[in-house]
Amino acid sequence: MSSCFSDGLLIRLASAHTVVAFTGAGMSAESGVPTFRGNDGIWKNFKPEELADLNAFLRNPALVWEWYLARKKIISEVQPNPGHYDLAEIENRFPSFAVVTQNIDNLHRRAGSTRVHELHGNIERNYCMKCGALHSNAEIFAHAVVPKCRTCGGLVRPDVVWFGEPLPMDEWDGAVRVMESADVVLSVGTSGVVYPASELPVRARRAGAYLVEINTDTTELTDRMDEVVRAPCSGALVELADNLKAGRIA
Ligand code: BV8
Ligand code: ZN
Repeated sequence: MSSCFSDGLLIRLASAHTVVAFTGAGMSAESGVPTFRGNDGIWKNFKPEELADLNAFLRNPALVWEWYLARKKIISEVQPNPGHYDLAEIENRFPSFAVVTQNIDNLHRRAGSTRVHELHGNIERNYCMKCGALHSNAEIFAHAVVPKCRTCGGLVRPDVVWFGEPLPMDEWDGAVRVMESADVVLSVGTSGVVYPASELPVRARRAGAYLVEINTDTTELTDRMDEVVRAPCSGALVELADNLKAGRIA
């Protein structure tokens, strides 16, 4: 029997129709992607608002692009970790399964997850602020530090949600729908600091979901949880996938 999940959770999973994994930067930490607020955090030299912010970008596009180019480079060199692959694997073990992620690193899709709601955008996409033309990372890397649009010469930005910007409506609506219909929500590797994303597990619980936190540390959401698994993401998710594959969750 599993060592880190309660029998109560395994019994709930056995009869669950809809299961959702709500993920944050801790999910990708084991791939080598720095988190935001940990001591390896990428915010350590700046406050989030100083970089992931439209006004900061318009004031100093070169500084913000320098930070995103460094992150794009890190993300282009890492691989999904066992936790990503296990979430992709357990997708077919339930009638309805989805990943709702705050991460912009595309690692869930690269690991094979197909139902992914990206609340904060995707660092592999870029668009022109004037005409909307999409620009690939290959084009961005080939450019000078501040990429301009090939079509109209406008300023190109990463397709991510900055602080003070609304989340993409379709991604948000899809995430709310699946969270509010969930029987079990796994909150994996997120500090629960960023709104409105961190409201989603609370809304799910209000709608009847059983909430499980998988995290190495306590978070802003710990007190709202039905169950806490104080373990690294991949370790816990490997156990969950093994239980499912071995039929220990009938
Ligand atoms: C909006 C994309 C309105 C860009 C990101 C004051 C109070 C409350 C809220 C606010 C406030 N002032 C402003 C706000 C709102 C603001 C906000 O929440 N600010 C925070 C800082 C307080 N939110 C916004 O501005 C949002 N927009 O509200 O718009 C609006 C509405 C209509 C019209 C106009 C406007 C937009 C927020 C989106 C910001 N963009 N990312 C980029 O990445 O460059 S947020 C960024 O933080 C990432 O997406 C990241 O995923 C996200 C959340 O952080 P986490 O993922 O949780 O990462 P973190 O490092 O914090 O935690 C990692 C966790 O993993 C830790 O718990 C650690 O213990 C754990 N861990 C580490 N390793 C492991 C592990 N666990 C398990 N295993 C391991 N191995
Ligand atoms: Zn353009």
